[in-house]
Amino acid sequence: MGLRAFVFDVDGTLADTERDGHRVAFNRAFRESGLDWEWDEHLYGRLLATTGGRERILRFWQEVDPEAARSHDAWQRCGEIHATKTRHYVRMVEAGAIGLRPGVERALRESREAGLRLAIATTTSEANVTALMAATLGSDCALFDCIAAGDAVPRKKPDPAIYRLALERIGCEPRECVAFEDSQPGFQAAAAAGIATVVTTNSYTAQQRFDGALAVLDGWGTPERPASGSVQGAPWSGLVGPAAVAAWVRAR
Ligand code: XBP
Ligand code: MG
Repeated sequence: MGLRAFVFDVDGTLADTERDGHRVAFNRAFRESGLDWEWDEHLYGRLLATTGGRERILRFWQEVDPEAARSHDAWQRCGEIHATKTRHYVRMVEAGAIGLRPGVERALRESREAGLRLAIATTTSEANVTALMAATLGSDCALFDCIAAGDAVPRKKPDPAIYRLALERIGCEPRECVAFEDSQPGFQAAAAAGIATVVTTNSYTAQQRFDGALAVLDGWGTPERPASGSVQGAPWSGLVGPAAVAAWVRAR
C-alpha cells in the first residue's frame, strides 16, 4: 500500500481538550443558561460515551429530568446551550488555555515534509478546531488539506461518516490512509471506514479496548519522554511520526 494521508481526530488526540477545556465550557454555559448542572471530572468521563456536545447535553438532561427532556423544544434548547458552550470554549482556546499534546507539532511537520496529505475528522464543532489550530499553530494551520467537523455529517462517531467525508475531500482510499484517534467511539468510526488506526490514549481512554488497532500508545512522544505502548501486540517505544507509521503499515 502507498501511504498518502493521515487523518486526525482532534479532541483527546491532537490536544487534551476534554477535562480542562470542553468540560469547563459546558459548566460555564450551564451557569449562563440559569441551570444548576455541574459536570465534575468523573461524571464527564462517563458522558463522553455520547459524542457531540449538543447530544451530550440532551443525554444528561434525559438522565436528570426525563420528562422535560421529552418536550417538543428540548433539542432546540440543547442547541442554544451548546452555542453558548462553543462561545466559552473558543474564548478559552483563544486565551491560550489549551495546547497541543507533546510531540504533535513535530509529528505534523514531519508528516507534511514527508509529502503526506493531512486531514481532520472530528466530532467537535468546526469553530473549535479552527480556533485551536490558530492559537497553537498560528499561520501554519494551513497545514491541513481538509477539516471535516461536527454537523457536516448527519451521524457522529462511532458512525464512520465523518471519516468517509474527509477521505472524499482529500481524494484518498481508506487503504492509503492512517487515522489517529484517542477513544473507543473514534476508533470504531475509523475502523468502520476501513482505515488502519493509531490510538494515542489519554487519562479518560487509557483503560478502553482497541482490538485490531495498528498501534496503541500513551502519546506521540518527545525526545525526553518517548511514547510507549504496543504496535500490533508487540511492545514499542519511540517518537510517533511518518517514518514509524509507514514501517508499521508495511509490516502489517
Ligand atoms: C469529541 C466530542 C465532542 C467534544 C465537544 O469527540 O465528542 O463532542 O467533546 O465538542 P471526538 P462539541 O474526539 O471523537 O471527535 O461540543 O463541539 O460537540
Ligand atoms: Mg477524540
